[in-house]
Amino acid sequence: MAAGPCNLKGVSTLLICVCAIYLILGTLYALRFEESRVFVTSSWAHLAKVAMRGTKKNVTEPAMELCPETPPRLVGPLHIEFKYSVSMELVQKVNPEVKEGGHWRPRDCIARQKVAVIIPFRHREFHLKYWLHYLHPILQRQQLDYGIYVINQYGETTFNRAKLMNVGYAEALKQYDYECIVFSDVDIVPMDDRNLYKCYSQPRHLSVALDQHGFRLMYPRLFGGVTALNKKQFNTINGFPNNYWGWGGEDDDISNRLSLKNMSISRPDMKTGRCRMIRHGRDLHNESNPKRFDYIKKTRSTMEKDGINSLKYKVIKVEQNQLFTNITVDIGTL
Ligand code: UD2
Ligand code: MN
Repeated sequence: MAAGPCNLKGVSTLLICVCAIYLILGTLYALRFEESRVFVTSSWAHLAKVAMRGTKKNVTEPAMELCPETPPRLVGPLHIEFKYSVSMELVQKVNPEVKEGGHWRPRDCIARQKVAVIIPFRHREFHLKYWLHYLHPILQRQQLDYGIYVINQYGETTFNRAKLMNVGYAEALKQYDYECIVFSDVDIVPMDDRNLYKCYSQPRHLSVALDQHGFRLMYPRLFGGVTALNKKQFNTINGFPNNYWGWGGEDDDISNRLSLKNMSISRPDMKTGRCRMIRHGRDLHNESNPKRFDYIKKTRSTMEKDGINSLKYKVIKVEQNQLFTNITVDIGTL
């Protein structure tokens, strides 16, 4: 009987060993299963995601490409004349794709730039018709995502072109995420659609060769007529001066601002940059500003405090016409 307890001890050791092995194997199996379950779940999740991606793609519009660097439908030199009268109705008829407020963007590609065109304005409806008649088709051939803003000075106080352009900048940016702002006189039309109404790495002067100036650049720092600045360029010079009331000087002040901030002026060549200006006399309440000679000597000391950072105005009315947004604004008086 001496072997009894000994045998018992052996059996229980064996049992413990079997249990231990069973536990170890069980744990290992469970771990393997868990791993594979995670793998299975994640691979299904992955597959499901891929499948979802496919469905989403079908639901949204097909991905569009960026428009080509050189717009393909440009025609080059244009015949521009102001002999025949045009009506707003006709301009609307031939531009059916222009949306309320004068917005348009290409349908078949993504425009390279979002451009707001700002026109300082008062009592020049006759010129505006020609401008819209010629410019809408040109801007469309240039494949820009654009909007036209006519900034109409309220009342009959002295005209202030540069302040109206500041207002145009502020108001256009409230409406859309524009990256480039073109400022254009209402009476200037380009004679070549390769003169692109967009922004460049330096501020752009577009109306370089006017018919009325014998197709010559009047002086090297000229920055009047039609210009284009992106948001950064505009803000670097604190926008435009607000205190040039009446004709003249404001364009030279803007040009001074660019020089003072070490910017150069970018221009098309003299052939591509040809433009026509509608002949006109001096408007009532836009008499030449006698203070302009004195003011343009002081740009260095005035530009930091007078500009977009000190702009004050009151919007009287915003109209979304079919060919342009018309913003009537009270900019105060001298
Ligand atoms: C020159 C400049 C212009 C501006 C101006 C002096 C060029 C080609 N043009 O143009 O950019 O510097 O001198 O201020 O260098 N406007 C109205 N209603 C008015 C008065 C003016 O709408 O009663 C607007 C309109 O957009 C016009 C612009 O202001 O085109 C400039 O006035 P302008 O045409 O009388 O001046 P102009 O041709 O001498
Ligand atoms: Mn003019």
